[in-house]
Amino acid sequence: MGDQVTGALQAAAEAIRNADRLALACHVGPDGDALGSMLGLGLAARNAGKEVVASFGTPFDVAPPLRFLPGLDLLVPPADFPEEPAVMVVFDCSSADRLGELGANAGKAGTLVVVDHHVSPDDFGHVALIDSTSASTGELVHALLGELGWPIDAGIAECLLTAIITDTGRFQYQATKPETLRIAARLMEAGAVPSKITQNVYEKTPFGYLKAAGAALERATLHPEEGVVATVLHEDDLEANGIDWGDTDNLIDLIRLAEEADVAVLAKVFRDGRIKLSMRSRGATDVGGLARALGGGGHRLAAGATLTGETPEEVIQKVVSMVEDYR
Ligand SMILES: [Mn+2]
Repeated sequence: MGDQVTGALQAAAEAIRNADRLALACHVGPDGDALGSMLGLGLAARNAGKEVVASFGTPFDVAPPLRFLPGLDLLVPPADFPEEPAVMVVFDCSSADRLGELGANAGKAGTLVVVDHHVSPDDFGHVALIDSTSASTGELVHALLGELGWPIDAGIAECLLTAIITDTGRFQYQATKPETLRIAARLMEAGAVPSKITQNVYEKTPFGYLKAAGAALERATLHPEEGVVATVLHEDDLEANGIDWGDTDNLIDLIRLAEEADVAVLAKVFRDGRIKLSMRSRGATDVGGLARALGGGGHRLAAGATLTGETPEEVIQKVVSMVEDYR
């Protein structure tokens, strides 16, 4: 951790320690890192005697694989979130637009603390605990709890280990560092059980997901010249198989197995015409830069964007024609 991050860690801990009430939020469509980080800090704050609420923007729905997480009782619908919170902490999110409707609450917060490992061009938050060298926001929350001197019980450890496991792809991604594993070991010692987390997140799925994934795989196209594999998943596929978008979070990991491709693209087509692109890179292509050019965001290796007014085939063709510029 650099000096700047250490300073931010102290400032964040002070703001949180001095608050009687804490309003916590994370990015819309929360993944394991966003939700695990937020609930981990929320549980520790509640143990420390703080009044805590946590939320995220619409759709207010926890993805089924994350419903085992401790601390879900801290969640309130975004409409019940304090309008002008004295102290608000946001997780895994460093721009207001990623907060959905809670961006307005963040704008009115007395003190806004940002805890994230994504670098954002936005000047967001009064205290920015942002460390792009961290593999997950969960690791930063672990450091923050250390700075606060707040104990990590088994439930908090489970939340934080879920954050780390999901954002490192089970310790497989390049961002995983020796310190990531040391923190994971400490969380295990505090009572977190990795096999419980991975069984919930990765080892079970509704049968309907297999059928929807089958339809998406059947439609997959390979663009060998450009090194792109792409496919489309329609909202109708979900309905036909009785599943939700939240059940399909791991589909991109299936698509990106194609060894001929550096870039994998999944176009999720919503009935209202929006197309949500998920993109992954093996390393040669900066999909974060590509996503930003399409109005989205993300990292070099994982990014996304939402487009309207085009067919999914047109959107995929656009990505295929753009990849060369991001190598
Ligand atoms: Mn994250």
